Amino acid sequence: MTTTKTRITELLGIKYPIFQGGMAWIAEHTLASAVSSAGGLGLIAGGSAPIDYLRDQIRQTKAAVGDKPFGVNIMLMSPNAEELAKLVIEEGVPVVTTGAGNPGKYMAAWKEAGIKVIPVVPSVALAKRMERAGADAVIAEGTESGGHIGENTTMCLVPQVVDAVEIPVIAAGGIADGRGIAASFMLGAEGVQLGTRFLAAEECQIHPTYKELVIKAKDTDSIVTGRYTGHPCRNVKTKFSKKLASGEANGSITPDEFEEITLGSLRKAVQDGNLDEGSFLCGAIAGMVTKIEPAKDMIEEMFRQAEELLNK
Ligand code: TUI
Repeated sequence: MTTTKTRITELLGIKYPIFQGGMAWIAEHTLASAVSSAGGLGLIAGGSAPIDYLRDQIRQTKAAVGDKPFGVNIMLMSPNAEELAKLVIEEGVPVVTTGAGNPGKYMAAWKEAGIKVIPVVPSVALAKRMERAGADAVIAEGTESGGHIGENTTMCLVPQVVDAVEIPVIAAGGIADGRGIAASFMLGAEGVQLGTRFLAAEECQIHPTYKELVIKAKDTDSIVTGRYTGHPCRNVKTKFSKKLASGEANGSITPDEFEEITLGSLRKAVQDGNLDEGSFLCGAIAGMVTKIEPAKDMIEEMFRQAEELLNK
């Protein structure tokens, strides 16, 4: 019997209980299709692009994956969240994950449309609220994650969320191999979400400079910037992110100036590989990501390792 058959694989009809993070500007149809085709759940990032572009991304993914499920991540701080919330219904998207806020006001419409709704939660309180609002599962995301983060760690957050809700919990933050998956299962998670490892997937179309930064990163090469703006973000340490961090620490950059300097910096990293003005988001596990390979190979190898450990 496989140890990685869980309520998540049952709920979504997927082979492996693994989600690819819906990374803003990064998670487009080629990556999402590769992950879903390999038996995981691929996600398209909805939060960075015009609605017509996202409609096209959804249609291309649908065409590529056939009857396999995929999802859209809705970044709730994004200005087009409202429009996107309607788009996923119109396009019959099977799964929606949300981040950076409380999706409560959209839940009833999504559930009525038969969408499986799986919010990212940084706390037990939001996990409970989401369960009451009808979420099918929650993603408990630790501060080890890349991008916009909460305060608690994966190791502390996941078991507390597992104890607090009845619905299945997916662990995220700091997971990049079979050991991380097995550990998440030991904490009570029934699935995992990985972002940073998938940055190194062959199908991930980020700028080669971005991929190289992730591949070369060591254990100490991620840094959190922007805590004082209320939107802390974990990135690769570069001259730009270190300049932001010191400006934040010594007061030479005000929070307003910080927001201005970083506006558009994700796009500059992902599309242009711009080391002077780009924010190269990555998780604290980047030091363990050392090889570019197809998403399918990553998934199969990680689950072989996880199952071996869990069966011991
Ligand atoms: O959303 C993410 N990660 C992201 S979004 C992003 S784009 C961005 N651009 C500019 C500034 C900031 C971000 C890059 N990375 N992860 C999911 C996540 N959600 N992490 C933390 C949360 C979260 C935080 C608070 C979820 C809910 C929440 O609720 C507060 C409330 O309303 O109760």
